[in-house]
Amino acid sequence: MNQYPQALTIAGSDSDGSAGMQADLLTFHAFKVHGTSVITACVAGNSYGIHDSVTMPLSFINQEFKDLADDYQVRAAKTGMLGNSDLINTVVDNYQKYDFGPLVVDPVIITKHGDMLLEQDAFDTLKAKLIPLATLITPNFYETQKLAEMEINNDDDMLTAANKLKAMGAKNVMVKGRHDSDDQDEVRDLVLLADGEHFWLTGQYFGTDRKNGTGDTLSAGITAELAKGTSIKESIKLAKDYVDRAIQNEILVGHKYGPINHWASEEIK
Ligand code: PXL
Repeated sequence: MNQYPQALTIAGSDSDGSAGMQADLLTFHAFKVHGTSVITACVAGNSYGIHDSVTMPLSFINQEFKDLADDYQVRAAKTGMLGNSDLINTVVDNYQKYDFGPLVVDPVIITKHGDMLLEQDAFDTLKAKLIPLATLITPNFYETQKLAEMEINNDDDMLTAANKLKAMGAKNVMVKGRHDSDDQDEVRDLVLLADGEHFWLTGQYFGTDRKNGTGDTLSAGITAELAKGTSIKESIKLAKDYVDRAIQNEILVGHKYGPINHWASEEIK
């Protein structure tokens, strides 16, 4: 019983299926792990942007965690949109109460297109309570600048910022490089591991408007591999590779900023 790898996403629902929990579950499926979910919030939006959101009652979130813990054997989890301080505190309490394996924290703060997904006063809670629980934190370039409270202008700055996130308590750090300019031809992500080793992952820049859910998919892919027992380093590489393929094999749904292609997964075992 319960031998098949199981992963958990603690995240918000995105109505157009491009990001959030929907992207996470599609990724879990592609990586052949069973996906479970604790829904924290629901967002109404489409490829033009986000137009409304509501958060789930805290008692409901507690029940979701309990129901999973009572029956399933989750081997790795990730967080996505957590919305506000109360939600972060509830997730932290439940994560400490139950054993859901390593935790990947995708510090969802703001979408690529400028919609806020975390209330301003929740940063301190995120930093003080959630980041110290992270086996791996996967902020994008802008989230890194915000969390590390510094501007990043070059590789040395990126490494300094990654070390700051590590000093906040995240065991491993992956900082995603900028990928928002058609002038660039490559994207460089930085990985800083628990033992102090760091390395860069360089990928080709692919100019497209179909990039919604990229960060969610990356952290979900890593979580799925961790649930199978894969090392952090290998999990990061496999997930990054999947995201690159999902961006490069675009599908055309929605009129503006559409999703990446979660079918780009043939090689995953
Ligand atoms: O991609 C960030 C993200 C996370 N979670 C939810 C979202 C989005 C972006 O739209 O809607 C629920």
